[in-house]
Amino acid sequence: MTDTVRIIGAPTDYGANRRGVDMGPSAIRYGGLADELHGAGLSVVDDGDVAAPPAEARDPEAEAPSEGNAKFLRETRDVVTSLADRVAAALDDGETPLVLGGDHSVAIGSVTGSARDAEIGLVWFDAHGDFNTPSTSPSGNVHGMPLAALLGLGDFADTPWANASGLAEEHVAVVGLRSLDDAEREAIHDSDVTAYTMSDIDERGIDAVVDDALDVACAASDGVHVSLDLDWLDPREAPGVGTPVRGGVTYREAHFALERVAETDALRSLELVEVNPVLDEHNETAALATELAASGLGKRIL
Ligand code: HAR
Ligand code: MN
Ligand code: MN
Ligand code: MN
Repeated sequence: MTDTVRIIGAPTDYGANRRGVDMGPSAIRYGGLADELHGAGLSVVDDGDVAAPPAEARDPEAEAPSEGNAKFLRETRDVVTSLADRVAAALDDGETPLVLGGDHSVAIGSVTGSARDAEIGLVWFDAHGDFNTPSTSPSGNVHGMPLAALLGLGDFADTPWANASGLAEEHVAVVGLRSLDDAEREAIHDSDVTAYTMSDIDERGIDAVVDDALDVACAASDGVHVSLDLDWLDPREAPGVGTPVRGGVTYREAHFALERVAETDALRSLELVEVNPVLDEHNETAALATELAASGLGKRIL
């Protein structure tokens, strides 16, 4: 990665059924992001937020660009299309994009932008698989679909704005799973994505699992995008998320994982998603997100 980080906010909550993640970018900035990154010896440029009109201003029943029951798919398309351009522009300018969500549907933009004219790997730290499609989703919430969208699965096969051209299933690793819908479980098994559950971490330790995940992603030739859903952590550490699931990684395991990411020297772009300040306690989840970003971007203790 480069020494300059470009912050890009994507303040959406179209993809989630709990309101509040659209305030994530503000909360993370307020939580001290620039200071943390300066403390890690990085230069920081803040590119502001992509435009994302509040959900109240849009009609969820309005024409959608794809089949199925996906909510706000058209709005999501508009946001991720401009986000992809911003991420690609940061990379073109020799800076490392740091995207702040927003719900996890914004990853469709981050990753398609990062994978434009490049072969990238992807590490997806999450309690959830995010492997639903509009026809398999039990909720219709697009934040449960971004990985399927990026890989062009099911209804997403003919959705050019979602498919990440430079991303192949064999370069994707998902880490920390503990909540999957039946159709997602089947789709993950049928794919060439490598997936690690919390039980894998219990059994083998965070170091072995993260090293294997990074090997998968680093096999791509042009670097790695890391997508960090804060619900990857245990809700005791990260209460401010929309869909908490008990039994997540600890504070130290999360830092260790991000430190390992930095050690690979392969980080191309990073994102922090699903911080919900409405549900947070004294902005601690947002502050934790800033710390983890600094670890991933190379902060050294000694
Ligand atoms: N699998 C469920 C659904 O599709 C839950 C989605 C999970 N929410 C997230 N994604 N935060 O990581 O609705
Ligand atoms: Mn997610
Ligand atoms: Mn999640
Ligand atoms: Mn390859």
